[in-house]
Amino acid sequence: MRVLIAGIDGYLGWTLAQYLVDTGHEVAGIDNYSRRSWVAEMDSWSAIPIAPMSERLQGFHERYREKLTFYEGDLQDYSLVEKVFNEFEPNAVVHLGECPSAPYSMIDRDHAVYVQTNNINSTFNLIFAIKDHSPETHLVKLGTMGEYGTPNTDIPEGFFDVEYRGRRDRFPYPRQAPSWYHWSKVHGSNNIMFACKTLGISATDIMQGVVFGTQIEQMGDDPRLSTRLDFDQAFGTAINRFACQAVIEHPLTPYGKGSQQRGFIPLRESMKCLKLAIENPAAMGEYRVFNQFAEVHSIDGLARTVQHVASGLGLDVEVKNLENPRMELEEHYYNPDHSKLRELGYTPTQSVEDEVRIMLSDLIPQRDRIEEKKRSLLPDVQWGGYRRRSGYLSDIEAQAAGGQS
Ligand code: USQ
Repeated sequence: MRVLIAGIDGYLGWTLAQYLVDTGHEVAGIDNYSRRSWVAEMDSWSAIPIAPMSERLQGFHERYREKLTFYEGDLQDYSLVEKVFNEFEPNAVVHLGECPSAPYSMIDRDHAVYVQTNNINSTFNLIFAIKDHSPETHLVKLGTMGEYGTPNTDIPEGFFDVEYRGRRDRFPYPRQAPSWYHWSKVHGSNNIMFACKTLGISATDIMQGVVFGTQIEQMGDDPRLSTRLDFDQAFGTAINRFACQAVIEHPLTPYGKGSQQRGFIPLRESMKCLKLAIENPAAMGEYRVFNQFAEVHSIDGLARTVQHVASGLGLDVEVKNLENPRMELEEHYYNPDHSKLRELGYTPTQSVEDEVRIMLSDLIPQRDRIEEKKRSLLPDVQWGGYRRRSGYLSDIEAQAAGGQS
């Protein structure tokens, strides 16, 4: 199949390009390198060095003997998106080209507006490029488990049956997103659902849990093929951050009680799931939702797992719960369904502990890079307030250094 990856320079996009080409697909990608700029804005960088795109493309060609067609530009530029669709004629487009950070969207008004505009406009452009130029192209959109929030009921895959005052209907399950970023994903989901109904396009909306991991085996040891691994407060996800903290023997930082639960999925498992969704498209006019995660864990439990694995590698790491900068439930029920990908053949094979061991081995050689930007680990973006409240960062720094454990 010809697969277009929107956001090919990112953590998932660069990995997916390799996974798909290695399994027989033809790939093209679009990117404007905004992830590199956002992380630089947070005064950080990828723990694992990543090559410029020209070198990435050269390494890709040498490794896979396949050309990767790359378009540099912004997904908000509709004429570019049209050109890509007309030239590449994709069978599927995977939309990873959004700003993926909850804390980044909570910095202030400008960041909230930017994240929602960027994410909603890019999704619209892909919807209309499909309608105008390639109606049979399957849209695979990366949504997020966070769209659902943490309700006190089981969470279905997208839809559920409701009986109200004696009548029954099937409804989208309510979304209770925890950040402006997560709301941008909800708005994208609603727009795609409506596009399937009115324009007849086919779409799979992936509610993915928190991804972690440094590599997939296809990357080998060529540094040009490595994907990024962020650890700053905005673009680093929980386990990736804990692994980087462990490497520099910085305390691991569960927020609040750390008893909040999330679905997690290793990077390599996320690739398997995306491939299954691409190779088994939704029907024309169908809007389907997959919940994509491997295991549910509490944040504190994960910090203890990272601590345990790190200790086996001779790293002495403490766990120090920080004042929670987010507004989120710390004690809650969490039981999401996740059977649709399993029905398509997905079985999780990699345990969190084994993946963390691989991550730490990959990250130990990058200790100096993480150390140099370690201040970006500290969370000074607060929900309901702006960043850098006077004295806040030093309070947090003191907590991380010696506060409650
Ligand atoms: N957390 C900590 N300590 C940290 C970092 C995070 O306790 O140092 C906690 C957060 O408070 C939250 C949980 O870990 O309760 C997850 O936080 P996260 O930063 O790993 O993930 P999140 O902000 O939810 O966003 C990430 C990705 C996003 C994706 C989402 C999937 O950045 O793109 O949509 O995971 S999900 O969480 O299922 O919504």
